[in-house]
Amino acid sequence: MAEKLQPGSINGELTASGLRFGIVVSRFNSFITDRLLAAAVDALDRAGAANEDVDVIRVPGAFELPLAAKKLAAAGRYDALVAIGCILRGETAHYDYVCSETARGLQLAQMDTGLPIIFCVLTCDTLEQAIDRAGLKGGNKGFEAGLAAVEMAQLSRKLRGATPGASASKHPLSSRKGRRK
Ligand code: INI
Repeated sequence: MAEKLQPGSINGELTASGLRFGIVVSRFNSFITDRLLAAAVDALDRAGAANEDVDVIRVPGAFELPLAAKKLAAAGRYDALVAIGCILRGETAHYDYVCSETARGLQLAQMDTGLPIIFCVLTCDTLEQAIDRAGLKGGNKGFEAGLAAVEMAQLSRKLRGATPGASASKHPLSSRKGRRK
């Protein structure tokens, strides 16, 4: 009987030593964003990031996150960014515009630059929902974002140079572990 296929796996390790991170954080709803920021920093610290390799950059509101993130990505200093914000629904459609443009802008920034930009923007109907996700019932999304930044920074290093159409034998992933022959 034919052997069962055992695909190789490519993963980003959760070790941050030697990697550089930028955390761009909005001041709007800082009661929440400060808690997300503290947890993101904690995650990077636990993963082994050094003080001098983590920068915090503040912007007025979530809407300003994409431009700041794109400029930081273009600076070429970082291995990953985390964008932190908290958008709370009000009585008008403002919430919808800020949510969609923030998400769209951050996704465009990471796709345009190729740098991982972790989306740590809470979009909540109530303050209680945001509190739950910033250290209470729902855990802390900032911690998850910090770990995601480390994982994506490591994974990006492995995937670097993986351009479509490149010869398979010269491909940086061709020597990956886990293949059984
Ligand atoms: N910015 C936020 O980060 N969260 C919000 O809940 C919010 N609301 O509700 O208005 C908000 N608005 C400000 C916006 O992000 C910009 O800073 C502002 O429009 C200036 O461009």
